[in-house]
Formats: sequence, structure tokens, C-alpha cells
Amino acid sequence: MSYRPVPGDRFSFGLWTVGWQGRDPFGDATRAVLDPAESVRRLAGLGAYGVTFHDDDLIPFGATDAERESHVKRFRQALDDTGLAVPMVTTNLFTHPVFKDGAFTANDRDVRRFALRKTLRNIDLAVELGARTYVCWGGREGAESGAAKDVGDALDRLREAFDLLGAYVTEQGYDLRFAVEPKPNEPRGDILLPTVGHALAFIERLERPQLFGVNPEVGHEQMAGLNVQHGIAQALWAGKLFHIDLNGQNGIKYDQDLRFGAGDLRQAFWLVDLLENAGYDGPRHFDFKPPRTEDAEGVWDSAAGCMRNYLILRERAAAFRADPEVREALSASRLDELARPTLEPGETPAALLADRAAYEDFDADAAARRGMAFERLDQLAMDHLLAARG
Ligand code: XLS
Ligand code: MN
Ligand code: MN
Repeated sequence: MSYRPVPGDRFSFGLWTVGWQGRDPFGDATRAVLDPAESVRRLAGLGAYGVTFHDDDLIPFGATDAERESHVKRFRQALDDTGLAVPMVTTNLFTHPVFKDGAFTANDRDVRRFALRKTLRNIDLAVELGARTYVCWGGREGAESGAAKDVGDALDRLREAFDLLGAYVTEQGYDLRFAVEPKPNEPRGDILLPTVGHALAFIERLERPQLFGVNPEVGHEQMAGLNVQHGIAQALWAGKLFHIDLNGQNGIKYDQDLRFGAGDLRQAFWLVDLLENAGYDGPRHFDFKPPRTEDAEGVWDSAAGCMRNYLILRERAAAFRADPEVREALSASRLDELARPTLEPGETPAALLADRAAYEDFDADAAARRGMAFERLDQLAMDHLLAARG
């Protein structure tokens, strides 16, 4: 197996990922600025199919209209030359100091109106470049102290903003859906919509919930100590997995954005197994940061590693699912029984109450003695993950 990525694998990368210069709260940039057109060429050369960006990754904040046009033109040329797609676009509502207290939920109303205009302008560009998904990460929508933010009011303002964006794409006839990206903290002490679950519940309160889904990031769920496979499975179950940010994270600490496969390898394995088997057909988007210890070439090793690890895990997950012993172990653990409805078709509460086998004659002690055989099943998964079996 060569693990060579091809465009059919649908791997995509943000311009801000490979373009990260390594600036962190304690240190200056360790790498030079990367030209977006160069990133497009390198990513295409590595076998990616798509590239994504924040408005400011492509067009520096405050650029004149003429400058803007020339940046877009150069980028478009690189896309045309390489065949790379732009499946997703997003807005930078966090770098400029004006967004220090957030954007759609900033206490300052004029900042909120500016944030909306910045977003609408970039949505037009996203559609021009063929994007079908627009990510909304609430970068600084949050607070460090209790009285600083009235959370109910802030959620009203967030709903107002998303309803406006939904109305805009509907009026324009754009084929564009929004993917809300949860994150528990960083850069704010606490960020609104901190987990997939919070975001899913919020979406249902919008005017056009069908236009909104989630863009979970592996590391963000793990920063909250959550099981990322479970969160993403629930998003899929709700029909809301519109996009995904793949990367690596080692437990509850700052947002590491390691390359995919680094960090919690077992969760990465189960996530790939889920994405490949549960009907997700969107891009496999990497939102990682090549560590600031890497030089210009190390960036591309890190990017290539994301895709290689995904392909290795995809192969390992397929081997796990195809193994007859695994099928038998799944059945010994009664996964097929879980897939069967608890009630008979049309069974009413009265019929359940009348079923003596369900209660009066049910031997709870005997049922409690049945082992679940999960350890054997999990060891088979471990063997496949470590390539100790077929
Ligand atoms: C930051 C986020 C960000 C979004 C896009 O933590 O992951 O990069 O994906 O704004
Ligand atoms: Mn992150
Ligand atoms: Mn992200």
C-alpha cells in the first residue's frame, strides 16, 4: 500500500494551516510568509483536492479594492493551473483588535454591524469561488469574567446574526450552507457554543435550521475532555455534519492543532472508521499547525503526514470491519441487537405493559450475568490499528 493521496480522497487544507508562521503567545514567527498561490501549488502537488481560507488569509485586512482584486486574481490563477477546488470559506472575526470582545456578540453594536458586513462581503467571494460550505467559528465570542457578558443576550445576538446570514443566502439564491465550529476556550477564557452538543441545540432555534450544521474539530472536543467520535456520531445522526476539521490533540490543554494522527491515535482510528462507514461524503479538511520548530520544508512533511495518517487509518479500519473474527465478536457483543428496535412494530405502551416476559418473568440476575465481551472486541481493534493482524 503506497498511501498516496489522490483528489478523490477529498483532502483539503486551510491556507492558514500551512501558512502559519509559528507566532505564539510567547514567541515570534519562526517561518516566512507563504504566498497563497504557492500553497495551492504545493498542496496540489501533494495530492490534496481542495484549499480553504479566511478572508484575511487571502486579502490582507484593510486592502484597497484594487489590491483585493489582484490577490483574488493570483489565487484564481493558481486554482485554474492546479485544478484545486475551494469547498469551504470562512471569516476572520478574531485577529484585528476591533474584535477583542467578539464579533456577532461583541457588546459594541457598531462592531457587530461591521462583523456582519465583513462576513457578507466574504460570502459573495466564497460563492464566486464555488464554495458550498461557509464555516463560522466564534473566535472571540465569549468572556473571561462573569458580568462581562450576558449570555442570553449574546445568544440572541448570535441568532440574529445567523438568521441574517441565512436570509441573505436565501435571497441571493446561493447554494451555500453554514457550519458552526464549536470550541470551549482559547483565545477567550470561555467561548459560546463550546461543544458540538451546544451548537446542535442552538441551531434548532434558528429561523432556517436546515441551512446550519456543524464543523467539529477533533482537538476542540478533546480540549473539553469529550469523546470526539461520539460527538461526531451525534452530529451525523442529526444530519448536521456539514464539514469537519481534522487534527491531533493530547488531552485537555491549549489548542495544539497537531497533524492528524498525532495526539490521541485511538480516537483518530475510531473517527476514521466512523467517517468512512457512516455516510459522511464531505471534505476531509485538515486544520492543523505545523509546529513552529519546522522550517519551510517541514511544513509540507507535516501536511503530507495528515493525509498519510488518514489513509493508513482508513486501511486499518477497513481491515477491522472485513475481518470475520471481528464480525463474530461484534455479534457476541450484541451490536446487532442494539440495531434492533426495542419495541415491536406498532407496539403500544399497553402492549408493553401486558408483556410478562419484559418484566414479571424477566430474570434480571441471569441477564446481569451475561458478559458483554467488549474486551475481546477492543483488542481485535487494537490489533488491527497496530497492524498486528491482516
Ligand atoms: C481555531 C479554529 C479556526 C477555524 C476557522 O481554533 O479551528 O481555525 O477552524 O476559523
Ligand atoms: Mn484547533
Ligand atoms: Mn478549526
